[in-house]
Amino acid sequence: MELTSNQELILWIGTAGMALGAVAIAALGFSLPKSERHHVTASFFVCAIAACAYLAMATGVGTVMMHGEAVFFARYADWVFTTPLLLLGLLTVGMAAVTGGGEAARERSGLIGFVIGADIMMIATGFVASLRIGQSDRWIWYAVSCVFFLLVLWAVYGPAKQYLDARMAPLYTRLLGILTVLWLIYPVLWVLGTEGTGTLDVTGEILVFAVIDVIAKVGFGIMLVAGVRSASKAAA
Ligand code: RET
Repeated sequence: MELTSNQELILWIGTAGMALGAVAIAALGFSLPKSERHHVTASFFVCAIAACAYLAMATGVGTVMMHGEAVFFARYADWVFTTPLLLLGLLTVGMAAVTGGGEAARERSGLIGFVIGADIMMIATGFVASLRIGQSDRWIWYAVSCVFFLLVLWAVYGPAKQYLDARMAPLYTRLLGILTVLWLIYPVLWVLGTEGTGTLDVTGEILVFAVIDVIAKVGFGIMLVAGVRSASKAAA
């Protein structure tokens, strides 16, 4: 698909925003005590991956034509890696250190596997929905994706809470609230965009996704790292 110059500009700004976000998160990470720096890894790669996805879209290799319409597959390639990393970042911030030996660690891995598994299914089935652009069965795929989204929310609001560290629980709850509000915008935007009802035109869709993406990745990552920093200062 040929991008208009406005669409290209938005995608280049998205690329720069994500790349700067990755640098800012890494820099902020160095202000953390060494023992807490591992919290930065997931947030850094979320922004680095998104910077590459935006670069792919800006340089015109991020779309495929389906049923005569352009689908931004790079978005889904980005989300399938970044959303599990965002959830992993959230869970590792909130969960207490494992003290119960092997079985406790396996239990946690099971929960993390559930959250990430459901999340990958959410993005994969959402991707199939978008490949069915213009076909009525896309709504079946959309509904399947929403079911997996609900499973993710159920796990992070339910079973995950029993593993929380008392010191980090307020940060987990705050980040989870922000994540929920931001993530709920995606399925709504999908319905309004070209893959759904076409209420928003392609440029509007690219713009709104770019803004939400930068907040959900860079904004969320900075809040996470800053939150870890204040929690570790308070504990010192
Ligand atoms: C789709 C459409 C199908 C139904 C649902 C969706 C949810 C997508 C979500 C994406 C989150 C992306 C993030 C990106 C990072 O910046 C695939 C749009 C439920 C929740 C957080």
